[in-house]
Amino acid sequence: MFDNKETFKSIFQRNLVSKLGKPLEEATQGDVYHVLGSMIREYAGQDWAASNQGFKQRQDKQVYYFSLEFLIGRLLGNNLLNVNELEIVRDSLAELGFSLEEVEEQEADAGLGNGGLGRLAACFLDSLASLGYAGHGCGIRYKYGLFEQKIINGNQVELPDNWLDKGNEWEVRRPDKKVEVQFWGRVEAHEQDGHYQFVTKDAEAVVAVPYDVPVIGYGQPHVNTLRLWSAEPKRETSLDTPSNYYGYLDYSRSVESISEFLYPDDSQYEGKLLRLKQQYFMCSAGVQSALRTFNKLELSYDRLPDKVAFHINDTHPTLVIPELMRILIDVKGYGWDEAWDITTRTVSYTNHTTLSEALEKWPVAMISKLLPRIYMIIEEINKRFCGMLLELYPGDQDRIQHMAIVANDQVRMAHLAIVGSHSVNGVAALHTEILKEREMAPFYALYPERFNNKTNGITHRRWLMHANPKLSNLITDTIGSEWITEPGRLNELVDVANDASFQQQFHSIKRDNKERLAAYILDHTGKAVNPDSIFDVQVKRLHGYKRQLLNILHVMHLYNRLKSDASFDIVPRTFIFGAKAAPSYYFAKKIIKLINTVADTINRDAAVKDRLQVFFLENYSVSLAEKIIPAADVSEQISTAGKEASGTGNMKFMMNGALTIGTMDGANVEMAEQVGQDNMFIFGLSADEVLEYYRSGSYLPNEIVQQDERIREVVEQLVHPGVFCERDGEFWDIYDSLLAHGDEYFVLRDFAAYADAHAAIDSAYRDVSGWTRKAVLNTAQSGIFSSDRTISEYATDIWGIHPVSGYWKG
Ligand code: B1H
Repeated sequence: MFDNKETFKSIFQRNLVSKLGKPLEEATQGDVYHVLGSMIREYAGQDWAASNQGFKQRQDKQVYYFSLEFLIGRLLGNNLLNVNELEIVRDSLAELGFSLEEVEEQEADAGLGNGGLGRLAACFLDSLASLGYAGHGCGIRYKYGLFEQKIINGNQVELPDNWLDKGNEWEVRRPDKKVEVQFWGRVEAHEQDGHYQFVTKDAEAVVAVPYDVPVIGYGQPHVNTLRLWSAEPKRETSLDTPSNYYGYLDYSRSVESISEFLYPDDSQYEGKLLRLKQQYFMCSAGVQSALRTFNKLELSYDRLPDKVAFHINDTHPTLVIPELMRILIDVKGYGWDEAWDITTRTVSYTNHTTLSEALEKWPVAMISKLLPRIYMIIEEINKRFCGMLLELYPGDQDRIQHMAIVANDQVRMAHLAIVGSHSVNGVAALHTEILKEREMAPFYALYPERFNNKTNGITHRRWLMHANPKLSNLITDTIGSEWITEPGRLNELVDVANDASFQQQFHSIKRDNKERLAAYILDHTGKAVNPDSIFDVQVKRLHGYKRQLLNILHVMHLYNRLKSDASFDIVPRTFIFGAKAAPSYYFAKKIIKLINTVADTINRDAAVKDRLQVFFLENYSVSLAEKIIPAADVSEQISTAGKEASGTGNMKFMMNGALTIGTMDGANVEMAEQVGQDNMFIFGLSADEVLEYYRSGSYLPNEIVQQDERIREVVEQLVHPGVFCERDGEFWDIYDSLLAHGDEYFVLRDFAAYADAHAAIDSAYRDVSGWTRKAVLNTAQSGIFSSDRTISEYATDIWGIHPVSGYWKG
């Protein structure tokens, strides 16, 4: 794009003048960001058009990844990296007096997702484009992304995330590609030569307008599309009477609310009408628009599964299934059986959780009113499915009731998703086993060939190359650059894990990253952090099962020991937390308050300051993760075994050379297989042991408190004013969750093992070379967790696609 710094500088300055009418001397960092962003976007436009042209000419099969969430974060740095212009731009801007890093900070962090599920979708888009697959995202252009978190008096306060405020350089509004989505109304059946034609009358039409974001592949000219839909009112209505006028205003406001905000729940389901509207809005718009592209091929719809794949990211987009059925039957004139065959061969589904509170179940009354024709189709799917079960399992009413799609006046979306697709996958080996053997066992018995595992992954381009350029350069200097396109080759680092000079460089990069994070913390909290302390980090959504409570109780215990035992000698430790709680999740918010309260007490105590510090960094987000993760020594992945489907933060830390303290849960199990348990700190109950406790009901947290003085002390400190607790009973609810309500997540049961694992960390860290060796091995064995590996598995096993022809790997 830019042959050298001089060309870049002259093109850049020309753009500055033509786009903003400003000379360089007057340009702000924000101006530089906007001009640079628009230059890259426009440049990618060439390849974007060519990619689309190529798809059409070659008739490549297109994958559409439907997701209510795409947590893409900032794009400038990653796009510069992918078009291979990062170095030239960084150096040229420096010569013009700007720091690229600061310019990158001008971009709003696109937070169109809650956590792992949304970030996974974003990593997948990067890998699809970088590997040269025709795979696109379909989502919603929320006006407000995930709330911005402020901590005030230790409590979480939510502020709206007005991310579009300063404009979005990456999107292109495409009004010519709009489609209509229908809500409400009633279905009329008209008989014609013995079969019925269904027409929905008096429906309310909503216009879906796409905003397209180019997804630029790494190192070669392949560009896919992330299509985000925005809801707009239909304009034709006549406004000639006052009642029409005010009626229109009401209509218009209700329409705009559809793409207004992202639901802030993670691993938890909200049965709100507006959420259902969002889901159908996206599914209908996405399916219609994909079929419009398919129509241009002028093929029979029998060929749809050869040319199109619809993938649904959890059950949130399950309405893709009845929507495709509706179009095939009502619009294309197919009979039920052929339509069903086409639909199931086109759709595939990923399950991301077994937590019962996350399973979507829509009330029949709601769905049948909002989407009458869609509900009719769901009912018919259910009727035929139950009919089949009755033949297979005559008389087994319990099983049929248990497996039905519609039951107890609810539509069970996971059942609909399994029945209506050809592939169901879990996101880590353990999770898939639990699906097959427990949560979805009867479905696995019925359709064993549908179930498969696809262990999650992360893009090493954002999470290593962009977030940790120094480490990335050291790796390339040591083993060459092949690992960039073949991340599995990171394992060549195994050979230098014992090399003193390599260790020293690896260690000093970690130290630089820690200094950088220390500077951020100083800037945001006013507190100085010791960069020679162990940076021990837990960043992720706040949730009971993720057990931030276990971590903070252990911190309280460490503090108690430091205060009571003068001979207690520890390597200085800095505990760092970052977590957003769903606004309505009362218990999670209490934990945030507890962490901040404990942090306050400890950080104010000059006697321990050199050995123990605790920080809660507010507004954890993709861009903050990019600063924190490269600076971590220890990664906390401590969920109750069996509860975390996979985790993906665990992989990001591993790739950046942090050592994991974790349970045998989710993808931690596979990380341990790769790097070996010697190079991690594994502790706690196994998933089977947890299950056994639930089944037998034999877990008695009170007994543990009786037996273990350390635990008794911290648990009492939750409620008795003194060291941590400001007022009497401040944390009664937390206390009760542990002692009165059975400690659902086995915090107390795993406490002793967790404390031992931390003691092992302390002694391991004293041996700098030994520690660094383990850290190197973690990076070396992390290549398999690149989302490039994950996406090639989806491509081969589920979607049946290949990199498009003519694609070359740069
Ligand atoms: C995951 C969710 C989720 N699992 C409901 N389930 C939501 C459920 O808005 N909602 O209603 C939003 C999100 N998110 C996560 O997915 C898992 O907990 C992680 O373990 C996993 O790594 C991640 C990606 O697979």
